[in-house]
Amino acid sequence: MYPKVSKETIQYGTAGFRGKAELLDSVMFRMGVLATLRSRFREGSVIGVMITASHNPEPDNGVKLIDPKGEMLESSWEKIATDLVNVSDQELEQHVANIIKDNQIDITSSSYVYVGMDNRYHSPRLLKAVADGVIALKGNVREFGIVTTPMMHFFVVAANTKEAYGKPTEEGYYDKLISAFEKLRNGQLENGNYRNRLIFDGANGVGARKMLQFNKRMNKSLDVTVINQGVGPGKINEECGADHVKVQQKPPVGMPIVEPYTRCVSVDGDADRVVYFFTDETGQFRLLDGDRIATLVAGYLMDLIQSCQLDLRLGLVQTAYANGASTDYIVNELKVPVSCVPTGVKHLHHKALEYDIGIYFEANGHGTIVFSDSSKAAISEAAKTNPKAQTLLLVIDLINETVGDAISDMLLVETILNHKGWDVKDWISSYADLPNQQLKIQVKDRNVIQTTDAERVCVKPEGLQDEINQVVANYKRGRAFVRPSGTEDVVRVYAEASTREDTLQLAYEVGRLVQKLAGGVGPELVN
Ligand code: G16
Repeated sequence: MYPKVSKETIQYGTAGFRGKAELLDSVMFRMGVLATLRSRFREGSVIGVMITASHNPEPDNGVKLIDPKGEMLESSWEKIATDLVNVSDQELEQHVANIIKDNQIDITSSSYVYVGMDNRYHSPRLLKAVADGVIALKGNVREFGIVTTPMMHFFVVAANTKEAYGKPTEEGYYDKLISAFEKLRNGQLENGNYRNRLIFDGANGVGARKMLQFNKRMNKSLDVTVINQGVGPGKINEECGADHVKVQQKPPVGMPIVEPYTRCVSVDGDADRVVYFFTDETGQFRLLDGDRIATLVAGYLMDLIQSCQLDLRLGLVQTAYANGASTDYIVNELKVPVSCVPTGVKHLHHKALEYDIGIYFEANGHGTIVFSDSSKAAISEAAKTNPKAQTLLLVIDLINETVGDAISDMLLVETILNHKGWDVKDWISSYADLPNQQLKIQVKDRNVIQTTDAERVCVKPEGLQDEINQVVANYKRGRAFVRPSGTEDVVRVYAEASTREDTLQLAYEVGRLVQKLAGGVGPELVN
């Protein structure tokens, strides 16, 4: 029913398989098969499948696989998944039999797969392919329709914890988050410089729809105007959404005229990333990205832990994209240990689990906070007598610990700003970002670029890193790296330096080096 239409090798990327939607039907069918096998392998735990291409343009689609505890698919199964999508149609049946044998999977045991999708026009077709894959192996499939990626992670964990984490339904998700948010608000809608008004850019994606559902249920405890709702001609992520706002460093289309310093939020196509922005009185655009959210949250949680006199190890996880100024602030001001891992939630999430309280955020706004079981037990014990510990318990309920969740993260930021009596001016003044710039460079084969040291050093093609080092040395506070994207067919360039002008020049020079030494295609980069 789902023949393979392309002979090109399909790679497992940063967050699963992603590409042009018309090439993905067979991939989806096979991922339905894989999720069923994985559920049986994990003794009947629910496995999640989310159909989305997240921040990519509308013609793309993709699939994210969710393991029983809400993590992304275990890395050892990424290879199984890759081999499965790449075998020919003729080999498929035998290949599936081999997976069953190699992993000693009992094919008579039960299996449960949850499937959801974003609002791309091709998602329903691809969802059917996943469901057919599950049914082909006699698994049980439950379809959730149009939901955000973090909602799917929530449903999977809720089901696998026998509802200890929440009810695995859309209402269960809203109830848990809104109830915690409104208790934390405690009727105080404004405080100090904090105002209750917010503009929400939904990127014409599923996040917009779900934010409207939150609005209906929230009794104005937060006054949110949703723009780029996905009705009318606007395309998903086009000139809007978290990736556009972060990378282009400008507001989305469709912005109403607002007072300077009005808080604005952008989420991406499947609402697992969030960034804040505003314009000041001179009309200058200012960004508060994932690094800012991480530092805000870390400072707030540190204060709560200290006032509860709890001895808990808090740590922060970033990637090479983290602004150098944010890392300095975390280490020198907050005095929180910080680690750097390769791009991809799977890497950040695992590192964060090493702490009692692990905060992880990518600069692009993707992140959450995870609390160990023992830290939760200590906080619960303290909450018997200490109101600050009770606040901490509500904060844990507000956070979607299963994965980065744009709406949950936004509600957390709103809670912290409200408690501190801060507006965006207070928030942004905690430290000054280094100017930074990202470029996408098209090359013949992005796999010629190989990196090490959490993607900060390029080891192939030979000589490229030496040349980058020479260029970077000419810039005060200069830093730059290159890496192949795992979601788009491009090489990404990141640069930062002490001035905007230097940063643009540094990014340009490094981009040119990539074009020259890594097989650039397309027009020459212009300065
Ligand atoms: C996915 C991953 C993120 C990653 C982003 C970009 O985000 O979940 O961890 O930062 O891709 O990855 P790359 O630079 O490799 O293309 P999303 O929101 O697109 O699913």
